[in-house]
Amino acid sequence: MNTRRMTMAQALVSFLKNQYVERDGREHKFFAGMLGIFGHGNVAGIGQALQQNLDFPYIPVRNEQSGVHLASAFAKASNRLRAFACTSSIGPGATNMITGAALATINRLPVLLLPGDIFARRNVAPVLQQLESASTEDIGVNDCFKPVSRYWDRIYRPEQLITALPEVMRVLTSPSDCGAVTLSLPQDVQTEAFNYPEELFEKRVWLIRRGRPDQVSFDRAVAAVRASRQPLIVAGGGVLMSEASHALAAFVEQTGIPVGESQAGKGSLAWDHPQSMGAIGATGTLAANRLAHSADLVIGIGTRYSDFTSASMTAFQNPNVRFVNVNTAEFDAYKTAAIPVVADARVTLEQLTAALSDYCVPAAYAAESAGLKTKWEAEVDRLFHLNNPGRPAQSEVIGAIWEAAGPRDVLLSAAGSHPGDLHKLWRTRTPNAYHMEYGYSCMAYEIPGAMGAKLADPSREVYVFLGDGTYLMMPTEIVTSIQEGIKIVIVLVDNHGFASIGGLSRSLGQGGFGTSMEVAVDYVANARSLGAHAIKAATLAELKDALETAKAVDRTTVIVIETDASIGVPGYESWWDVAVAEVSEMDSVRAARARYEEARKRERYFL
Ligand SMILES: Cc1ncc(C[n+]2csc(CCOP(=O)(O)OP(=O)(O)O)c2C)c(N)n1
Ligand SMILES: [Mg+2]
Repeated sequence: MNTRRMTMAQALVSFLKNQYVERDGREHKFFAGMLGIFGHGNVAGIGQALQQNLDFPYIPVRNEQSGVHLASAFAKASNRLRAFACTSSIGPGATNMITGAALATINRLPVLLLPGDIFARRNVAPVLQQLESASTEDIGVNDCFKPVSRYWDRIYRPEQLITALPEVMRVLTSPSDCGAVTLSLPQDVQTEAFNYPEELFEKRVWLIRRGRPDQVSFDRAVAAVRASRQPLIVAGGGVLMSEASHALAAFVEQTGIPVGESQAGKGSLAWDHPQSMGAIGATGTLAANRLAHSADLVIGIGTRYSDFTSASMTAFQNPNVRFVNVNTAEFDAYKTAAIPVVADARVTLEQLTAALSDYCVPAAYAAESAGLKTKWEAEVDRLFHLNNPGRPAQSEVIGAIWEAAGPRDVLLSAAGSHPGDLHKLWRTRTPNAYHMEYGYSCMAYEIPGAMGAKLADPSREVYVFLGDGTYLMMPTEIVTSIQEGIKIVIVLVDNHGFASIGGLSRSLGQGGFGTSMEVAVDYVANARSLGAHAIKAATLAELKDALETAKAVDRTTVIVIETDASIGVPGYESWWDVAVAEVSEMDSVRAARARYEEARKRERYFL
């Protein structure tokens, strides 16, 4: 056997460089490089290995958490066909990545995490940043990655890489099981040498499977569609990950079935497709929510039915409603007592189109959905052009960005009042042009996430829509965007605090306690100090000018606009369960609790 003597870290980097994936006959280099921050727990191991592999790009970031967010967004925007690895030192550098790991795993995005770990040798313990335990030497802070990783291992001996790495790749390239994968790397072991087999470093291509449905389940799904008179599709993120938009459009054009979209599935159909009812659920449109209310069959495609999608299990009120769930993950396919079709979205949609060539929804139902769509689009036009006196409303800001953006440009957001408003209002024109992180809804995802989306497809302009609260949580990756020449356009909505949680607090009878911000922050000066081009827009007209300027500027641009927080986008016959205090000394809370108990009566079990 031919072998090469290398350190464990060198072997790891050499392996990563040679991994490829294949889907639909197209091959992609899987790893775009490594993100991270060096400390004593990785500089001599991974750091040294990266230095002697300059063809494997290394991007230093400002915070390990945002490195993982960048990696997640890159994977999402690449439909999981490409990924980044993330390196950190031991201790705080490692635990900074845990939030990112949870986000990746919840959103089923492949990210490889390589936290440094304490000495395997142990004779010098406790080392700097080590958490000691009196009951075992075999525990440390990196064990915290276990519940937020799809696969976790600690490499105590350099040869363990040889069996760990194929498992790492199996999970990262799995259409059903992917998420964060953590290899915990003790700092001494990273630098230890071993005679690795040459075969480990040969090019390897991992097939991303398009699983076909089991015949019996498929036949039952077809029969269920045939028997339905008011079917509705819930398109989830799986439609986009599977690149199934065309197949979905062909299926609904043939059958007349309308489509509602979850946050992750938004853009599965172009907004102006006649059967696109837009967002569904707690932040859904009137069109999708009305149809969901009385649907007799819900066909969930690539969705995990989060409470926002199911409106906390109140969206589907037809007493006879049944479900068909198409999902690569058995776990999701079985939800809501559905007929489970454990398979790839695109393949299944193509097969359903062929099997249902004689099926079409009743004309009255088609007319109802067409009418609802027309009404809904008029509502979006109204909200985009409110002509609000004084500061613009947030919906007008969204309208202005939409009018400035090109059809392939990406709108990215994650937390605050923005996801709800965008889910309803953004008119997605092409797949992946709407990038919402709403699995974890993690403040601080937005700026590094936008950089990940930009790296995945530099031909698209990426617009970040975020609030003052989120900006203050992690503006620092702007520095990385300048350093690496990754241009993004950030529209910062300044409403002096947490408008979303403030509104929620008021609806719970708590009057917005603890959600407003008293300090006036100069966001333009702040963004400039980090290297961005920064513009203050006082009016909608100035915002439109600033958006045009941002297109011409070749570096990250931050546009700051103050909005009228009192003008929100309404809800449309939907609800979200946030439990209200059962006892309180405040009348307002008691009244909210009474309303809450009434609303909860609509929550259903599907058994
Ligand atoms: C890391 C993290 N912490 C807390 C929250 C809870 N949270 C959701 S929205 C929000 C406020 C966001 O404020 P801002 O960005 O200004 O948006 P606005 O609500 O004003 O629209 C908070 C604190 C969260 N989603 N993520
Ligand atoms: Mg705010």
